Amino acid sequence: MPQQVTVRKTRYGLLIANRWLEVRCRFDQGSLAFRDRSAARTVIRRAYAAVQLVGGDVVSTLDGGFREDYDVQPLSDAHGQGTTVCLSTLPAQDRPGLRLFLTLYEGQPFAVMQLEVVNGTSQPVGVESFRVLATPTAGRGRVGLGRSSRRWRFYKHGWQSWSPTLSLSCAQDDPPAPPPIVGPSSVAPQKGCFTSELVGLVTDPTTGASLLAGFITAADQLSQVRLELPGGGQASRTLSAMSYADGITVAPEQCLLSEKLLVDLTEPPLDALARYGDALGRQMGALGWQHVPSGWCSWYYYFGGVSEQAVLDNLEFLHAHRDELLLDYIQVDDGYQADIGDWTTINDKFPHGLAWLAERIHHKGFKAGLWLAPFLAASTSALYREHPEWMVHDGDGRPLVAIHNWDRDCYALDCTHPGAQAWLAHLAKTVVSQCHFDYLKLDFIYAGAVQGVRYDRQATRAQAYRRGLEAIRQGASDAFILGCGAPIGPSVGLVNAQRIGPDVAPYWRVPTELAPPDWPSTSLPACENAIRSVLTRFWTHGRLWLNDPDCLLVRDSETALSLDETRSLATAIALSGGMVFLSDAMAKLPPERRHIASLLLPPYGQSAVALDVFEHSLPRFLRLAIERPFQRWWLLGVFQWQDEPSELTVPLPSEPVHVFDLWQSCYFGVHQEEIRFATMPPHSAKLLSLRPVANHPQVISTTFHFSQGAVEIEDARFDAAQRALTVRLTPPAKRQGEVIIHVPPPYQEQRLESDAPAASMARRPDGLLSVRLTLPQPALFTVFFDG
Ligand code: 9PG
Repeated sequence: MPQQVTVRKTRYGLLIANRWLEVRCRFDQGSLAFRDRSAARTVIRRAYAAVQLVGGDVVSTLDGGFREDYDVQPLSDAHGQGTTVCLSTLPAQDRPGLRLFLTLYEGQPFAVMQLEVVNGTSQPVGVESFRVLATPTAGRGRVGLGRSSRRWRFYKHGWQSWSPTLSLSCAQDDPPAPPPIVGPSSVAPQKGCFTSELVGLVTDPTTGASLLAGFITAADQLSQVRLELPGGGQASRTLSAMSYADGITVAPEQCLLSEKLLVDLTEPPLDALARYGDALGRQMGALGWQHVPSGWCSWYYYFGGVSEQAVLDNLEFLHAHRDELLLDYIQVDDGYQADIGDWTTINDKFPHGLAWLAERIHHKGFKAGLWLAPFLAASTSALYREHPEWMVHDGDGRPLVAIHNWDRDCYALDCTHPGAQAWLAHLAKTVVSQCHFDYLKLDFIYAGAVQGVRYDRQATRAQAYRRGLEAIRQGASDAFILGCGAPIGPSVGLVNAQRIGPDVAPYWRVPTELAPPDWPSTSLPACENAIRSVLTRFWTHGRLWLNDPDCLLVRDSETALSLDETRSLATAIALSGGMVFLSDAMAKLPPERRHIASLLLPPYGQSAVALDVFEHSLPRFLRLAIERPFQRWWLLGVFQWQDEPSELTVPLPSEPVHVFDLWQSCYFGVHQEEIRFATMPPHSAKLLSLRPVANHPQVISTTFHFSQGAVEIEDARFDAAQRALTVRLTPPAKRQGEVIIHVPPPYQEQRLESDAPAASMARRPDGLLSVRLTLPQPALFTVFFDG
């Protein structure tokens, strides 16, 4: 039932409300208050909006308050029917004015705000940033969650793929994030100050109260959310949501809008985060793909040493094992190019060139993928030599170094330059239409959004970045585009998939003495870091794009990863619902390691939810609900992050469930509410199937796919009259495995009938019944019971 949005005049201003939210606006003060109606809690007691001009001048709604002649308009947009109230500031001499648009929807619990600067002066004004919503540092401006802010947690969202994303205790410090993972503002980290990019969330886990502030448009301005708790006391808890206009000029009689900010106070915060992702994706025209890709990538075994022969060897192996490992793409990563920027000049490790290699890949029945870092040009590249004018420059006219990597300085391409744009479109066209690559991994593309001087001085960093990506998209037509090292907000709508964390590596953690001093340890390549982001960015999958959790490494030699760590990585990638790419020397893998990889294929497509993302910096529980007409169950990934064996108490559904772990093939019996695992090895994971208990024989797991039944079981029914359990399976690939059945007393299995060759049935030592099958094609079996 849609709920009306009401706008009521009060003694001091306006009361704008729907079922969930009340926004009180005071004309005289130019302030707003936000109240969560269901929890009867005023979460933001007093807020304002302001604009920071070039030169430092700040124009705020607090200066002179709002005019009383507000405007109310009905609205219908991507989020439904709503009402927009427009509040304008009282004009002040020689200063631009402000207009604040506040929308409440009939069917949404959040408010959307947008700020506009109106230049009524006779001079152009430069706009540095919008504070679309901010609470004053003094007085009653504080954020009203639970009493002690030391108990609060802040969900910090990173600016680009590799930037750390995690929830922090507000009693701890926000770790610094230097380039290239730093966000748009160069504010040095301060004690008690927490910064998040695009979206931030504060929650008090003891009360459940929470406040999400996140931008749902991101094409024009980079944005940030900041929480300041100086001293951690109650006196000054301030929140600000900033949208960066990067100093662009607004001519007299012209206006400039901020990005749109969504404010959500409703509990639980997990739902608010999902709703925010939905709104951002809707507003930005998120792309997806027909299915979630799988493949092989050359980087994490061969690194820069990759050769044509190495790609061909793996191609050959994967072709020969196609019925076992069903992969779509063979992706050539960094290492084929003559230099960074010279993408179509191939080095001598690839003697036959790119088009030939793509043809070989197609010939073997795979699609072809290619890595590019299109917004970088090495100081040594022909691209830079020939077009120094296509680079972003610093204030002194020198090309700006976006990264020092590959032993050389790499400059940032100025994507506002028409010549650079034409080159990007031509590059993409060459790779896709002439060389026939189907998939582009666009890496280090944050370089398109670095701060610097560009050809178009009126373009913001976000706009420059998107123009570059749009040029590539135009040249690449409908090829699959994966963003990597890519800013999150401005990529939505232009990429099909996005890397959402740091690189994996054949080790769990980088030894601190080996970590480069200018990189925060949380974004260095390491499985611990990659898995953290896969868990904390679960909500972007299927909403903004397809998530790329990075590659699964299953090798058992030339790696420092233990089997437990490998299974943790597999669990995270599997439950991410995102892409599944392997990156080993395939022929070197023993069959049992290939088996781990095969369990993730095909990708399931649905993302699990990190249940405790707001409670722990390293979430432990990743839950995915599966509903089939014949059965419903949950998958629960349980992660033990400690360096020593540790116990873990795991939350379970309130109804009794059979608990079965795929990795250990271990049955833990029936539990409800919680289960305690006394000792879990360091960095280990469990992949549990939780099946509600039936009073007859029932399937509780299979070992054909990590989902333990979701892709391979077509139907499973117990016929009470016949006392027969019939299961119909379609194999995801050629696979051997078991269907694991719980048989409650008084039932006793009698015989197995099956159309599958060599199907067999046996009791396991734990008392469960196992039906073993080799599945080259669909199969049907029935177990008949006595009792
Ligand atoms: C290829 C790799 C792989 C990988 C990408 C990306 O700052 N750095 O030095 C840095 C180097 C490499 C890197 C990220 C950061 O990895 O994520 O999958 O394609 O480039 O060079």
